[in-house]
Amino acid sequence: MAELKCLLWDVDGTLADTEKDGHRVAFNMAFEEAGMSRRWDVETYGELLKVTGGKERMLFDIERGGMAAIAYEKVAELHARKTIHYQTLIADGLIPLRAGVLRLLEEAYAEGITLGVSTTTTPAALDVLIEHSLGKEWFDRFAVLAAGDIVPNKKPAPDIYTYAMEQLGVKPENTVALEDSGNGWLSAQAAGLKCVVTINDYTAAQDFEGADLVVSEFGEANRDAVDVLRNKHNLSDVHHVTLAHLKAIAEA
Ligand code: XBP
Ligand code: MG
Repeated sequence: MAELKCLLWDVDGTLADTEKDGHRVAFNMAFEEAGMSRRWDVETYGELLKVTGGKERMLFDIERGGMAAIAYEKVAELHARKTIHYQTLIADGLIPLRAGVLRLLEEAYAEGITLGVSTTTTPAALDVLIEHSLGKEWFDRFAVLAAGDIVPNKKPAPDIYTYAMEQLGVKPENTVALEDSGNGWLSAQAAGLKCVVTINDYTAAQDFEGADLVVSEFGEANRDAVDVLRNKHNLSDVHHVTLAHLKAIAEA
């Protein structure tokens, strides 16, 4: 039986639905600004999401012939501009936190559970979301912000979770990951973590075989009950996901 000591949070799709109306739009703004004809529509972006990391995603689109071939330096330049556009979109408050995120974070923080972020996104994109959607105090409340190119291999590789746990000095058995995607789940699983998945439109049909709990959202007491798609430990009363559920998952 292992005690819950740490929660590691994915960002895109988990804290907020940032992909469709945030990252995707920002990529298109960068393409347009650079005089490129490529646009990623909602469906195309869904296909491209199987590749994590914005630069990697562009390189994949180039490889498959979707985008005109350009040098890596140009890809990196486009990505830097994309990040600036993304920061503006988030700072404008266009993308709210998902239901239940702040509640769970606040409850866990109040109980002294170590909180960290393990994300594929660029640190500058993470920072703006923390500042504008969570609040500046969360820069200190997260004990580690593991993001982007800090590790050699992005999700589904375990590296970003392993890195965060090493920084925090916590063990996988005392840690639960919060994720939204198949790649995120695979990454958490490969790092030896239990995992709660909160799906969204882009990830609903992905494979979460073996995940501990899969829900439509974390939810809130005063909203409709969440849909429970997988409940490996037969947790009871999952109207919304509570800290007690996360503790029970760690202990299972
Ligand atoms: C998120 C990603 C990121 C974002 C874009 O995956 O794959 O690449 O889509 O961010 P996860 P950047 O939620 O699994 O971490 O352009 O900054 O890479
Ligand atoms: Mg995600």
